[in-house]
Amino acid sequence: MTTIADGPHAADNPLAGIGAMPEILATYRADGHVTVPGVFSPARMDGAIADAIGWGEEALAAMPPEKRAWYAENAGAVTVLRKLDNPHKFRPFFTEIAKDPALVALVEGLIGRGVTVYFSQIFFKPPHGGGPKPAHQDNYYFGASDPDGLVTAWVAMEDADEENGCLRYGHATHKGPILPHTAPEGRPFDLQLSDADVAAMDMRPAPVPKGGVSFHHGGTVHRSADNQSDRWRRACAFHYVRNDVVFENPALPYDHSIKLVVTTA
Ligand SMILES: O=C(O)CCC(=O)C(=O)O
Repeated sequence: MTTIADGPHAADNPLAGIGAMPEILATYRADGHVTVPGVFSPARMDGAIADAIGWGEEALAAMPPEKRAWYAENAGAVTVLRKLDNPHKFRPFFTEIAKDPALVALVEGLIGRGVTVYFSQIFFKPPHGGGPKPAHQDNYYFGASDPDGLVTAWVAMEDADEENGCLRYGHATHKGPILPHTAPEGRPFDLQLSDADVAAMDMRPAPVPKGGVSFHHGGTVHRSADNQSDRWRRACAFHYVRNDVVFENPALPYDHSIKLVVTTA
């Protein structure tokens, strides 16, 4: 089932010019997240944005009203997409990004060899829109059997900063428990932590330059604010799981038929 014939292990050094894995891993283990700039070129991210825009237009035109409530939002006079699910499955451009040797080498350096993408999401945060994403822990959603076996790679398709709503992480919260989440009335997928729990955390912004990747541990609390700038903030999050990990106690159903086995150990 390996989709990269020889996996990233065969490449000479996919991280040449990007970073040193021991330091990246040390930061990830200490803080629960780490930002690695320059994983993708700006030109490749321009291609990703163009592909996401094309897909978004098709998807929005075909979307039934009941789905719009979750996937779309109003930005001024127009309706724009808030997110789209599973580009790793439905868009070859994003499948290639998910299998990129440098990205996969980083993922395997963080959680171990042999990894699969189970879910992915493009987040579109339009200028002066893009409502906040409430604080949550990915491991609450997935219920991974090994909490250290899931990492999210958040690929910045354009510069993300505090003004346009970059992620904010609860510092070192991956060392604590998975906390209770609840969903607001009518939004069952919007599972989130209580304000009281988040108030006690040291939430720190994680700006990411275009083409950089912010990796977060499945237990790390994170959220994003609305976009208060004139710029977009588009990003793609790939949720990678080590192949021996199972979803013991997922909060939502996951469609295992859409998984992308990227490497085998
Ligand atoms: O991009 C965002 O605003 C939310 C991202 C997120 O929740 C994730 O990557 O797990």
